Amino acid sequence: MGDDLKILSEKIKQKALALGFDICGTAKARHLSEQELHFRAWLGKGMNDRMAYLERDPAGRFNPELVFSGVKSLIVAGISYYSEQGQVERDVPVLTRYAYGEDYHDVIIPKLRKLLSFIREKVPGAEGRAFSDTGFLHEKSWIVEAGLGWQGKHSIMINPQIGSYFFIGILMVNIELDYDDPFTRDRCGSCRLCIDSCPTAAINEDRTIDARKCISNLTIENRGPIPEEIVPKLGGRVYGCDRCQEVCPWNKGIKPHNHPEFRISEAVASMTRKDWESITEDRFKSLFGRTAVVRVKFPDFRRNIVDAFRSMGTSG
Ligand code: B12
Ligand code: SF4
Ligand code: SF4
Repeated sequence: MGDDLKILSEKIKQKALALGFDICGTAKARHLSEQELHFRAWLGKGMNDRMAYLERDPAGRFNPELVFSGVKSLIVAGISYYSEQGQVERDVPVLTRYAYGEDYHDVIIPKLRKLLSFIREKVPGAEGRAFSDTGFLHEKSWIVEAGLGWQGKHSIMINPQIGSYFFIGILMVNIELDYDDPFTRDRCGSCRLCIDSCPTAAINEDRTIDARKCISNLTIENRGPIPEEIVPKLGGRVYGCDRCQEVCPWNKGIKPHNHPEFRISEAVASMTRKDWESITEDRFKSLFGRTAVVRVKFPDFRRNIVDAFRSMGTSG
């Protein structure tokens, strides 16, 4: 039985890689009660800013059984979006790398569903649920549980082979598997580059982020104005922020992804200052319609463009 589970788990991981994921591991479903306490403490300090959705059902985020009754295992996968090709023009508003290509939900969820079909061929009756930033689940915790990496001081997960520029996708299943050992090492050591480089000092000492200061939150999730004291620190960023990952030694020398879905389109890559200044809602939709950028409504995107231009030439 043990050997059968090992073989099945190995086949599932191989299939995940064949479907385009770069890393995959397995974890036993369990209640991560310690993480839940830290999460609640973070909410208690108001660090989630206006992301009220994080306050709904904090228990379920750390207890898979509350999300999918009968769950036994989590298949945890990562897919790299690191690319060296990006925006061509200098002096234009800067996009985070993760927004270059297709919206990652639309890429990852279908892959996880294909993985589930594969599992059902091997184990008739197996059932599963797929997640990638789509449900009430604290996804980063499961990277550690599945032995795939550790949480950097910037709070993002790092894998020793592919660095931190990867998305997480999780398939919960109602069958037992052979499990990977949790990743217990902290490989940040004495480094603090990310903490010291964050333009807005948004990184707390306990590997959490103060979203009220984080440029990623303020340009993506935030529906009000960007606080005036933050604007000069935007450093031209118009959607998201990669600064804490750019300085990380674990992202030096990593291989660029080979996922065509995540490639930046020619039209976006070559946008000039004038294109950014004169963008209309129709143009916004045609340029970014398939990317995660359209999760921001056009008026908020315009707000970001204006503030990104205002910040250029300052020390962000
Ligand atoms: C809310 C959210 C955000 C918020 C808050 C960020 C954050 N660090 O939490 C904002 C909008 C700022 C954000 C930004 C980004 N995000 Co985001 N985000 C999420 C989301 C939806 C939930 C994360 C969450 O629950 N945060 C709450 C805090 C409390 O969790 P935490 O920081 O991990 O804290 C835990 C630990 O620090 C620990 N802890 C704290 N103290 C202690 C002490 C001890 C002793 C111990 C043991 C543990 C411990 O407990 C806490 C709770 O588990 C996830 C998707 C998901 N459903 O999980 C994506 C997710 C985390 N985001 C992702 C990405 C890509 C980003 C950005 C890189 C995008 C960008 N370029 O702009 C930035 C990165 C900013 C940063 N430095 O973190 C990816 C990360 C992938 C990866 N490799 O890790 C995720 C997983 C989405 C996905 N499916 O791929 N994000
Ligand atoms: S994403 Fe940017 S603003 Fe947010 S913590 Fe990282 S460096 Fe700081
Ligand atoms: S920059 Fe340094 S401290 Fe920050 S996550 Fe990378 S290795 Fe860890």
